[in-house]
Amino acid sequence: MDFVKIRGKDLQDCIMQMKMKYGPEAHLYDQRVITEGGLFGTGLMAQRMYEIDVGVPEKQNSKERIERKLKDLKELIKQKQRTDSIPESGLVGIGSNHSVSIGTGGNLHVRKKNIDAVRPFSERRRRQNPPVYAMEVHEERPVGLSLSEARDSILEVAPSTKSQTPERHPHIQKLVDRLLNEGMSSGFLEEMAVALERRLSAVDLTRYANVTDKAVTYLEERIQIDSDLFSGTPRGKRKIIFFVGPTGSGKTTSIAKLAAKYSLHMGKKVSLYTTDNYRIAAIDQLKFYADAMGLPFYAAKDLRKMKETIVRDGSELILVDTAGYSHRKSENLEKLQEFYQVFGEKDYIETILVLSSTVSKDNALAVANAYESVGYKRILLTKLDEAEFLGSVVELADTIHREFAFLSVGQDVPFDILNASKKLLAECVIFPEKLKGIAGEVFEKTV
Ligand SMILES: Nc1nc2c(ncn2[C@@H]2O[C@H](COP(=O)(O)OP(=O)(O)O)[C@@H](O)[C@H]2O)c(=O)[nH]1
Ligand SMILES: [Mg+2]
Repeated sequence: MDFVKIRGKDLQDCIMQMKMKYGPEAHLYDQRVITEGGLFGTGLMAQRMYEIDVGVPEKQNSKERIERKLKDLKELIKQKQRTDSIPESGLVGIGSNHSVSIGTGGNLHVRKKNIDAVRPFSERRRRQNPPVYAMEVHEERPVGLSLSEARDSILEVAPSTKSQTPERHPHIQKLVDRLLNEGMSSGFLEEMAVALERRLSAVDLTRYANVTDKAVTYLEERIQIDSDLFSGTPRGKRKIIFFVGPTGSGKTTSIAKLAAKYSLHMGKKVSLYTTDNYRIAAIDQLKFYADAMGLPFYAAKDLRKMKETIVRDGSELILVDTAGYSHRKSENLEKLQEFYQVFGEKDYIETILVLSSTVSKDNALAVANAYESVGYKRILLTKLDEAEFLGSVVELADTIHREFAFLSVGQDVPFDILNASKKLLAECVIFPEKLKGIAGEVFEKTV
């Protein structure tokens, strides 16, 4: 046990600092009122302060501790799932006393090995009617990487390329036709076809498998990834990441998974914040995960208080959950900018767009467009386990020059998340059947 002293303006302030800096395992041992400053050691005009002695368990990062924590977390989530879940109505309990509605289905379903065989009814229903988020295609602005140009190329509906390129090899044409049907644009596929023709000899072309394998390699070259949350953070700065995206895209669960990965698995000091105050359910959902992992949690209500909390927060990584904004609440997107202002000089802020791979390509583009004003560089792609095809979203990222950060592959917190992988993404585009068997369990593999 290590002991530290904390000073604050009152006892409550000291306890708050203790919790934020050292988490729930820290204990208050003693407290006293002290005076600070004063003229020439006389105590005249001295400031009255509080001081507390805090016991902090030594930093344990052993494999056993991490494994125990993960096991506890998994068990806790399973228990919650058993007691709170009412899958058919879409109602699940996430806070200790609340039963709340989130998303379109149950939040904490039992992990599925064979996803198709035991897919819950609510999910099956969702698969039949893929969600279409209420996003408006915003006015096109010629800012930065032009999404309006992307729009033209991606939304282009090509009838068929057959008539335009009669000389194309039938195996290449077969792949192009399939990917066209799955939502990729003729422009992108034309470039791919030309590259494949150049790279494959006449003998290679006789086997369709050679064409698909080369197509995977080609896509791998075009896909950009970066799965380090600290990436680009200057030395000595704290990393703040805002997760933005439509309601139901998977922000909160992805944050919980990443928090587990970075705190329990990698031993980083992580705090969870939410700016989504409109719904008590949204607060409870993230708080539940924060409590389960013993991480500091803060629901940002007013900017002044949030600033005070940030100053006291001793973590190196702050993951910020946000409300999903639709065009009807576009002023809220501006409000998000206000939260950015609260962070100080030593903070390095990044925004990551959380995008579901189950939405239509028009919708994905509308989302990418709507969030452009908050300036995201990376995409966290969710629901790969529910996606039919991945071509259009991979193309979208290529067209707007964004990187993939992580891939969420199921509902199981904290395991169903993978570092983005060029190979996996490319293979899922070319062999969509791969999406069906996709699974997480990243900790169990790497710990
Ligand atoms: N199948 C599947 N469901 C997911 C995935 N990520 C999130 N979900 C579910 O999608 C719903 C909405 O997720 P949530 O994190 O609350 O979304 P938010 O509104 O963006 O915070 C919940 O039921 C999640 O369990 C995923 O990768 N695969
Ligand atoms: Mg949420």
